[in-house]
Amino acid sequence: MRISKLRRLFAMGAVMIGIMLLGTGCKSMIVFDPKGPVGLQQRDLIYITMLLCLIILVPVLLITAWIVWRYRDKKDNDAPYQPVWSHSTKLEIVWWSIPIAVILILAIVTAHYTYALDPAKPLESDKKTITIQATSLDWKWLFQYPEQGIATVNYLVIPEKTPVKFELTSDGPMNSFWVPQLGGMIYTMSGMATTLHLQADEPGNYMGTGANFTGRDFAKMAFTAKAVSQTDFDRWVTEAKAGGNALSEDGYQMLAQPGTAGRLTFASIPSGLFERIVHEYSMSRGAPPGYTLKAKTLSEEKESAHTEESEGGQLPPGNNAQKDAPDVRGFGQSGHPLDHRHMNHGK
Ligand SMILES: [Cu+2]
Repeated sequence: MRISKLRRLFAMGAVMIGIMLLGTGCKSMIVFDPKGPVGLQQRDLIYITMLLCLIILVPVLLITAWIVWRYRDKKDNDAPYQPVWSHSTKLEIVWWSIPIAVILILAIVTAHYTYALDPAKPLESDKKTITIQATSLDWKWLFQYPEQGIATVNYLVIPEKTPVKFELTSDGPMNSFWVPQLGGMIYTMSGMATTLHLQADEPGNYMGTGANFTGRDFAKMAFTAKAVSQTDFDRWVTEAKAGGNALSEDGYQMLAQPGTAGRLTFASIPSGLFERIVHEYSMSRGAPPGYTLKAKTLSEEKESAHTEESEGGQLPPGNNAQKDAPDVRGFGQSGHPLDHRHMNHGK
């Protein structure tokens, strides 16, 4: 009688786990269906970590169930009863050495991937990297294409098999830029520009979203990243430019107001707009135009750490007054617009 009850319980558990797995559906698990080199490596890291965890989890859970069954309180149970038993060197070796080995392997693998997946590190490719400047607004995404001189709201078009360098900032609350099938999320923060390199290996519409709660219409900050062939991309750029809908400085101020927006395409953008958005928060207002952003990789940062003094930030010559001025916002007085401690934030 008891055995059948227990079996029924196990069967019910199995069915419930099955329903849960089916219910979430493979379709919604897009992190496990990456379409670019960054997403692929991140998926591999998740799988490796999962397998390493299972080495501990599976035996522990199985042995737990077996012990409960084997040593249950039952009159004719022939399991040995050893109330004074306290130590086994053999067992100690087993349950210390396996976790230590697993954690060592995990540490090595994670360190390797952390450097390999440094979001500021350019992707290797024969094709030239294109730059997209993304700004999270209340409650929409503005994407500027500085090389093409166009901009979009709430959608992205990128050429397939081409590395894309995203420069990310926020003109509003902090958010997080995320296209799950292409790679992990990176924070957008006012007063700094974070960097993320991604690539789509095949054409498709990839869901993108703001992954950080930012208020009322946060849920409407979804966008589509559309990967197309180079020919289609070039055609799209030409069409966007011919559209004639220019983004003016005033137009941007309107766009930055809290509210939602549909998909928009702009035929031109004010020069230096992205830099001005970043500097509006990071330093005294009205930073000089043409102020260059320089994203650094981890290795470059290490190299430049000792030359920081002489580098003196990236202010144009003859602008020491601004450099030496105390910063009321507490971003430090290094004169460096892209605070190093923040550059690789939000991996
Ligand atoms: Cu930060």
